[in-house]
Amino acid sequence: METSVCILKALLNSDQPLSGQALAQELGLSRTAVWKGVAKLREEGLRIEALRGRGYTLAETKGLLGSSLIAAALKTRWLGRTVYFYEEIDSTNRAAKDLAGRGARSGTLVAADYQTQGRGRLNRVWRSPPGANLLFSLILRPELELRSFFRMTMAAAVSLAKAVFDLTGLEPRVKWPNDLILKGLKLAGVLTEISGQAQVLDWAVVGVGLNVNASPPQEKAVCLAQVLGRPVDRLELLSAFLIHLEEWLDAGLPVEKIRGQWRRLCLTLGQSVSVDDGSERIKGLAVDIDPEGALLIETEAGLRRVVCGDLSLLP
Ligand code: BT5
Repeated sequence: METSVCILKALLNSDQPLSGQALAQELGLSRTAVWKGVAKLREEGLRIEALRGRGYTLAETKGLLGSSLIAAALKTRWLGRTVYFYEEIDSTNRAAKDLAGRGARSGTLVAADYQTQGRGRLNRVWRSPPGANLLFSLILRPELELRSFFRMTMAAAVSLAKAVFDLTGLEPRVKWPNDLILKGLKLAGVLTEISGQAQVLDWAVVGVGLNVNASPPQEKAVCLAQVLGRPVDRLELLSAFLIHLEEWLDAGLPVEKIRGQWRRLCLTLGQSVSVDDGSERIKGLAVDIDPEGALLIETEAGLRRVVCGDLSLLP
């Protein structure tokens, strides 16, 4: 663990000021290393005061995100253990794809407080006001065939729903292909982008936008704080999500288990739906998703397998 993260953890866990000497002793560091670590934390925007004769104190960090705060909060073994955090970036998916292309390791997390060009599928806009929500992308390199990539979107959606439930008791549902819905409105979206050769996945970037404490008024969107009437800690939510996803990844993304949980959370199955797949509108009864995540629709002309598209529920 980085020195600055060790110092941050010590300060977070102490209700009294900690002197440079005490920190150095507790963490087995030199005084210079402590001083440098504190300087790095301050650079990240954390307010650390040095009280003369008493030591360092950390001002309230609730509601803040940052790479050291994330590193100090995570309970995963490997997922999210390399963190890039930006106060503002064009898109965390774009940044993660660049890093993946340059060989970044599996589990690398790219998170931001604000995106100037946050994207959904087909280059649609993802809007999120600064400092309120979760906006992040994970670089993953599981052993998967390219055609199975959607399993990562499903695992992410199920993990997000579980994390929201763990922290708030709310039960978002999933809507094929990549939405989380709460109270009939969109709470979150997942955007998975992949690269590979000869049918084998090289890397995937799984991007998540989750409306935690604010939702854009332009969209049919909801945020957790709006439903609960209180703010929700983004760090705790991120940490819970990563624990759930790490479990799926460590288990080798077991398709039937993921599919089973996805089905239980799904709003779409058993409903009359209309799916626009870009070339036509397919109407019928959504009966299942197959192991690759394609939606199976019973239409007047027989069973159709729809790989992607925009779905609306029919009355
Ligand atoms: C998605 O696309 O739902 C995937 C969104 C993924 C966003 C994350 S944020 C971190 C990472 N970096 C990125 O650049 N992207 C990922 P799609 O199913 O195509 O839905 C997009 C549509 O959702 C838009 O056309 C809007 O109508 C709507 N929308 C935009 N912002 C929203 C928000 N905050 N909440 C709910 N709906 C929103």
